[in-house]
This record gives sequence, C-alpha cells and structure tokens, in this order.
Amino acid sequence: MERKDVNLSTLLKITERRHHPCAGARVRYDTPQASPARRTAAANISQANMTANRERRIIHLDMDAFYASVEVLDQPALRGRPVIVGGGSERGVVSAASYEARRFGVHSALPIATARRLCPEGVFLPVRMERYREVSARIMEIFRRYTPLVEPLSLDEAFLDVTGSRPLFGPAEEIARTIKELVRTEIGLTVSAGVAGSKLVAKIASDLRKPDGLTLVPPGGEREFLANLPIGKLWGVGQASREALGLMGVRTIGDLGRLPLSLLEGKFGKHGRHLHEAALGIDNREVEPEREMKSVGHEETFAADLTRRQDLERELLALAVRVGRRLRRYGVRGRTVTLKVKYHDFKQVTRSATLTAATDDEGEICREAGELLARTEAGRKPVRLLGISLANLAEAGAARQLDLFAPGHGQAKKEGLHRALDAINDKYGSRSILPAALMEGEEEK
Ligand code: TTP
Ligand code: MG
Ligand code: MG
Repeated sequence: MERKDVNLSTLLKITERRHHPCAGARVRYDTPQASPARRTAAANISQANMTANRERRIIHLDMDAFYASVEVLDQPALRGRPVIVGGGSERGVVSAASYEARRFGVHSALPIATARRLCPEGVFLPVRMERYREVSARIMEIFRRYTPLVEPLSLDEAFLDVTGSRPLFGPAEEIARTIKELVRTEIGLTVSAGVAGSKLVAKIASDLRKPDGLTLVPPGGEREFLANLPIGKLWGVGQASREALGLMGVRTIGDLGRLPLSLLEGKFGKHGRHLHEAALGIDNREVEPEREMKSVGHEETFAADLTRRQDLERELLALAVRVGRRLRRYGVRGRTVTLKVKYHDFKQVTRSATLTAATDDEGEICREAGELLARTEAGRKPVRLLGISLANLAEAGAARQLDLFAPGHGQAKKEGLHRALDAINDKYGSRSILPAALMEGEEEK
C-alpha cells in the first residue's frame, strides 16, 4: 500500500479551483477602495515579487487561544480566568483553552469531563462558530492590507507572502510587528507571528513563542533555527514516521538533517526526500491566495488496479474519511456527492447524487459513494483511480441550524466524535485514528 503521510499540499488540495494561481500573474491588488497610489504600489509589489523570488519572506500568523480569546473579548470580566470553549455535552471535547486554563493541563481535544476535573474553577463556554468566523474575517482583512498573497489555513491562521510588499511597507519583521499591533488595537486580540523564508519554517516559528510571540528567522538561517528543535515540531511529519525516526535515534530536526538522503529514501520512499528537505528548511511551496471554494474532494490513484469489491469499498471509506475531515476543517458541508472512477484503460466516468441536506459526515458520504459506485462498471473493469468530492457547499453553521428540527441526539454525538478525531489527527498526523476497516495495511513499509 502506498504511503499516505499527511503533507500540506494534499491537505489543502481543493478541487475545481476557480483561479489557478501561477507565479507573478496572480499578484493583483484590486480591493474596491484601491486608490491610485495603492494601484501604483500594487504594480511595484507585483514587479518586486517577480524578481525577488530568491529571497522570499513569508509570515505565518496564528491567533492565540482563538475561540477562548474571542469569548474573553466579548465578556471582559472573564479576563485572567481559565476559559474553556467546547463541548456542548459532557461527551464533548475542548475546542480551545485560554492560556490560564492551560496551566491546569487543559488543552484542545481533551474531553470536557477531564477538563472539568483538572480545572473545576474553569469557565466553560459553548462554541459560537458564527462569531469566530466574523472575527476571522476581520483579521484576514488586516492581513490583506499588506499583501494580496494571503493563504488562510483555518479561521485563526494564515500565510502571507510579503516578498514584494517590502519596498512599500518595510522589512517583513516590521510588517509582522505592525500587523500584530493592528490586531491588538482594531480587534483587541493577540496573534503570534513567525517570519521566515518558507511556509514550513514560518509556521514552526509562529508557534515557538506563544502567546503574543514574534519569531524571526533570518534569510539563510532556516537550518540553524530548526536544528535544535525536537522532531515533533517538524510540521507534516506523521506519528508513524516520527516513531520510525525515533527508533533511528533521531531526536531533533538537526539529527534528521544529518541523515543521508539515501537512507531516508530507503526507509520512507518518496516521503524520505520530503523529510530530508524539511529538516534543512527547504520548502518551495508558494503561498496560494484564497479562492472561492467550489468543492472539496480527494482522489487516489492506486499502485495496483483494484477489482475486488472489498478493496474498492475500503478505498471509498478512506476517501470519505479524508473528505469528511477536510469539510469539517473548512467549516463547510456539501449536498452533492460526486464519485469519479478511472478504469485501467484510463476511461473515466463520474456519478453524482444530491442529498436532501448538506453533510460533512464520512459515514453518509461513504454510503452515498457506495451507491454511486454500484452505478459504474467498477469491479467488472479494474479500477485505477477513485475520487470523491462534495459540491453545493454551505457553511457548516448554516446547515447546523436546520438540525434543530431534526432529531438531534445522534447528530450532536457524531459531531463531538468528529471533533475529537479531527483534533487527534491534526495533532498526530492524518492516519492516527481511522475506522477499523482502514487500519489493516497501515504499517510502515
Ligand atoms: P489553534 O490555532 O490550533 O489553537 P488556539 O488558537 O486555540 O491556541 P494557540 O494559541 O495554541 O494557537 O486552533 C484555532 C482554533 O481552532 C481554536 O481556538 C479552536 C479550534 N480548534 C478546535 O476546535 N479543536 C482543536 O482540536 C483545535 C486544535 C483547534
Ligand atoms: Mg491559534
Ligand atoms: Mg491555528
């Protein structure tokens, strides 16, 4: 079975992108209120961007204890108290914990019941997604004043490519400082920032001095910066890889960087090169500005064509799990499920169905995809690729309101379960927790 370690590019793959960014051309600065001066600035940014690629400057910004901080913002009396957001029921998990609550050992993904035990004096509050979305939009608007190249990763964080913004706004670290200040004064919240030459390093840097941190990695200083950090800080290294590396005596990112590439490739296949480059701070992925999301999906080409029913079903479930996670990560649900099948002879068919209500539930997605699969020749003809995508997207919050009219118990339970699984998978890599049917064959090759 081929390796499926999580990495950012697959995580962020959104199908049917409306604009496909290509270098240079996507540097447009057309905010409605753009003044002539701004337009000239835009042209400068555009030009600088095209020539200054060798010395990219990327800022990663991530809000501190985001949901909890928004609650404190809206109820100032809570300041300084351990605030814990999440749950809804005792079965739920913690979404966010204020830094005061973290001193009690409370953190995201912890069962609420455990959090109550650890921190009986905690202020426990329900999740108010709509409000966080609203604050998120204002934060992103501040980010976009400094570059059009803003790539949100979730409601509370984004990458900014400010390579071309420097002639206008000064060095990247100054831009980061200004943004931190604006988020503080205009919104009333703190954000941590990392400034580096790549997304990978900027993301690691932003996490290093939370809360209200600012970490600068000078151009060319990536390798040195990473060297002493524990391997767990290397973003995109799943648990299986981490364990394998541990057995090889790798503790720090520097240890990993010293291993010969050939050894890593022998052990991890294609992923070996990724690990090697990551350890050296090499990451050429571009900051991809936000596009309108039309559909969310994932597809997989198999090492060997599939014909057996149980193999096809197993892969459908794996795809449904990925798509479900991705939908929940983006906070959207989809009504139209599309299955794509490519046969051994490269002929391709798609089958679609529209559900009565939008979903982000992998079980439902998988069931629907299974029915669609029955309407293809899969099995009779060997299958080379399967893909599932959901379109007709609506924000999860909007869809959730409809649930008020549906018998809600199972639904709330399922949502709690999803949140818990998503959190664990976020933390430890996307293959950490999977339905039992997918566990077989998960061992490192
Ligand atoms: P994070 O940025 O991971 O965490 P955070 O902002 O709460 O704290 P930090 O200062 O360490 O950045 O996530 C942003 C929000 O996403 C978080 O406030 C709540 C939500 N979230 C969950 O709902 N479940 C989770 O498991 C995690 C990690 C986050
Ligand atoms: Mg955060
Ligand atoms: Mg975050």
